[in-house]
Amino acid sequence: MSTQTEIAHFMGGLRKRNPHETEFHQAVKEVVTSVMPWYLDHEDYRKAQILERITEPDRIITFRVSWETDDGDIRANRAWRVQFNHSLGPYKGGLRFHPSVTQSVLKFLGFEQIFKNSLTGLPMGGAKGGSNFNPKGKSPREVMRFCQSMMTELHRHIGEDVDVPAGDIGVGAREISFLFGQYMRLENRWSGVLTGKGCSFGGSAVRTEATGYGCVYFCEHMLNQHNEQISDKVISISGSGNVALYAAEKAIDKNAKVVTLSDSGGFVHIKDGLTHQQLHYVKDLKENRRGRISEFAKEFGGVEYHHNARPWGIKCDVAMPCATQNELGTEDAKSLIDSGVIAVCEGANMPLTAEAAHLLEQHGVLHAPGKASNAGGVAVSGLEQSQNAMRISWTRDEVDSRLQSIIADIHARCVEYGHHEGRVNYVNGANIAGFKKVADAMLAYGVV
Ligand code: NDP
Ligand code: 2IT
Repeated sequence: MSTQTEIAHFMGGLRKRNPHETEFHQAVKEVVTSVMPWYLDHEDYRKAQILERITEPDRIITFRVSWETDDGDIRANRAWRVQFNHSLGPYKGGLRFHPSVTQSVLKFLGFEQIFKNSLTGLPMGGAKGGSNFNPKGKSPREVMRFCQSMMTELHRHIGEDVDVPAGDIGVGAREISFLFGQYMRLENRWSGVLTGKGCSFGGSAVRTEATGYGCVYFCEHMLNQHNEQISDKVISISGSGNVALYAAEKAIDKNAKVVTLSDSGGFVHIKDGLTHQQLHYVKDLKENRRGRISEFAKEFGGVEYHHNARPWGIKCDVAMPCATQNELGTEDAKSLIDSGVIAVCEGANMPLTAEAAHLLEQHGVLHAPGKASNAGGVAVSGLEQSQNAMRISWTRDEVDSRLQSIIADIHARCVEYGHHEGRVNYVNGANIAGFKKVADAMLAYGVV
């Protein structure tokens, strides 16, 4: 059978085993497409059914989370923890609170996390969890009650050597603190069971900034590799959450010009480029006041708000999608290509549709997949685990320099496995490098 036929055959079986899980199918297809030529050359991996086993989660825990609103009404949400693969270390991955969360979304995220964590070089397996709970419009007390109720079930499935959750969409420092407080109440012990904690109670310096900073560090390596510089590049960023805001901060530090930010309501076009003073305003708006990005445009001249639209129609050199999955489709990719984009560097997980990714590749646009370019967040989570285990805390400079060297390493691995005719296919490089390490471990463990 040809490679294409093998991929089609494998995907047919996967779709049958996991009906309707379209996000999961999409994530698996991307990885399988990259690794199949290598896999077909290695009889021992095929015999051990590594692909079939690696695409089946170790387990999925599903549970109800009941909680009470401030008015005394009772609510019930559904929550999951997908413990996908712990060949390389304890399960590790974020928790997402968003109404769009389904089992398929968490399976795609958990699957991606296996290879991302493998790329960091730290001992971490892949997992993801979350709930269809919508934190928007909820009072802090309601969020606290939800987190406490969620942890009342979750605590028995996690542990510093078992599974270590962290933040993701809708889960930031506030939620991690509520979850951690409840974990300690239930277990009567302090342990590094969650990452993203406050710096005064076991959190790591630079964890808040790590995903966004790491994304810009990766982008700089990718541009340098192709004889380009990051300074003076026009960068279009989507989102205005944790990843987007710290990507913007580091991009400004590197003298790039950030021309957009967004949220689910629309995007802002910052014609002269975002300043540190404006970023300070947006951080306060988003992190403390939980406001909308439209308010930013009202506050500053030269900032235009576009309701219900995505930023990809604005001319840029580099696009950094930092909001959510499938936020950049075919039409968006066409606009970017027409405007002369040279690189797309993913801050979010799987922000490009498969068709958009294909189009960019055909047009020679550099494309860093999230599992490589957003790995800085989980990497510093891994460093937080190490610091907790050693009962020490490193300085900002120490953590930032470790983050930079991990990202440099991931980039080097993408180049090693993805170089092709003078350029680098970062999607193939990241998938093959990440996959190989996990596959080797699974082979060594025998049939488990
Ligand atoms: P946040 O909750 O802090 O911010 C999410 C941002 O994306 C908000 O601006 C939000 O707008 C926007 N957004 C979310 N969903 C949608 C949607 N369906 N349509 C349009 N906009 C949307 O999350 P993070 O910044 O932490 O996460 C962003 C992405 O980065 C996710 O893909 C996440 O998986 C990924 N990631 C996060 C890491 C981390 O350390 N936090 C690490 C690696 C990857 P609004 O407020 O209006 O909903
Ligand atoms: O997608 C991700 O890598 C994260 N949300 C961070 C996971 C973590 O454990 O820090």
